[in-house]
Amino acid sequence: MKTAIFIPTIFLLVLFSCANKVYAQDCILKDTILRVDFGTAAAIQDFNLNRLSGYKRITDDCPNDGMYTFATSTARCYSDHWYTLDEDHTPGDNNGRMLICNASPSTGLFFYATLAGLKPNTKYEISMWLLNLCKINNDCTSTLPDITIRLEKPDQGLIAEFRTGSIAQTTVAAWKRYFSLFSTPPDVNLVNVKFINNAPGGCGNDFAMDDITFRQCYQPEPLPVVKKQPVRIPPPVVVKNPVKEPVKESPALKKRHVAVTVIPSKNIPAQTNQVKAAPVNKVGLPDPIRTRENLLIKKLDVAAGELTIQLYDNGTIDGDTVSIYHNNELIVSRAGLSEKPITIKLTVDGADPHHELIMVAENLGSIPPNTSLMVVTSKGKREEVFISSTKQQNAKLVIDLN
Ligand SMILES: [Ca+2]
Ligand SMILES: [Ca+2]
Repeated sequence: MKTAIFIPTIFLLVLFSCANKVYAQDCILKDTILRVDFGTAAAIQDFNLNRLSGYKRITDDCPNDGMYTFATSTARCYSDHWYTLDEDHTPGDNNGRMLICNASPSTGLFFYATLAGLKPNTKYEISMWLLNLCKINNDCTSTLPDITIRLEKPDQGLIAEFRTGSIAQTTVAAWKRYFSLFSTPPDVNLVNVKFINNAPGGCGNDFAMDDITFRQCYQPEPLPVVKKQPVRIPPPVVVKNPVKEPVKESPALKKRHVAVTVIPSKNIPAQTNQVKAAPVNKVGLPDPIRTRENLLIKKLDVAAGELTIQLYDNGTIDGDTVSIYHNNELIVSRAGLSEKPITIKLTVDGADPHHELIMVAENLGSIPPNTSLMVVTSKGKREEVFISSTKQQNAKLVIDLN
């Protein structure tokens, strides 16, 4: 694509990816404290971007270099060199908006917000969804967005800083989640969030951003300490006249209440071919899990360590798309299956011994059903699982620490 062709969108956010090993062990994420979703066509969630020197806000859906917009969709921008987005990322909204940014020729700040409501001395996760708008193989070599997120105190003192690294182009329009943990200092409840593009504009560096979310991190409950009781050996019993006891019926088994804590994915790397999130029932399980049968196709007991899970189309590449949930949280959304794998990494250990992956067929391709080959690799051991899913039935894989 030619330089003049691209319009960037600015979006921002926090990102971060898979390198955060500590994440899984000492953090249970719950309570969405803040969410920036940019509102809807009817009710925009606006931000004061007036002070940005390198950018101009427009209302068109196809911003040019150095411009951004809060759009509900894009259509064939720049001779169709951008992916067309029919909607934003936020699940379940009506005409939701997202940030569309075409980077300024000079690097620098493209999004700024002051957020209230975070508690001092508290650990949070910040996450966001980003999408590289530039199709591959256009008329020029696209510059890739590369974003730094700075969290600052009101006096501009640094709280935390993250960097996305280069946000790669994808073969289909694909949202990617970036996330990281940070802690607020003791004297702060206002946080300034700044998004800085480290790459210059021109050809490429055009992106969409949505759903910047802050969740609080809670320490897992410590495991109960069981005291060992000394073992007493009873004296031998001598029975002189055995008496026949009446046979007692076993008491009926009582149902036990089982508390289930849903632990959102933590150190799972975001996937490059994530697209639009499925609608989520906010009071319960995501709709695709709640409304379809979840057939257990495999249970693996593995040693502690990192697992790599790769999902390929099984056989003819016929356009199957899937979404993947990890412990009921969407981690891969509407990704196309092909001979190139969708790759997920999980850490299985004492802190996170139980993992459930549910594969949801988003379509059945041209040759139903939706079939795929899953390859699970851990410590050199390789396990192949063939998966078939339909619009009525999901495929569930359970992995436990042995
Ligand atoms: Ca949105
Ligand atoms: Ca551009």
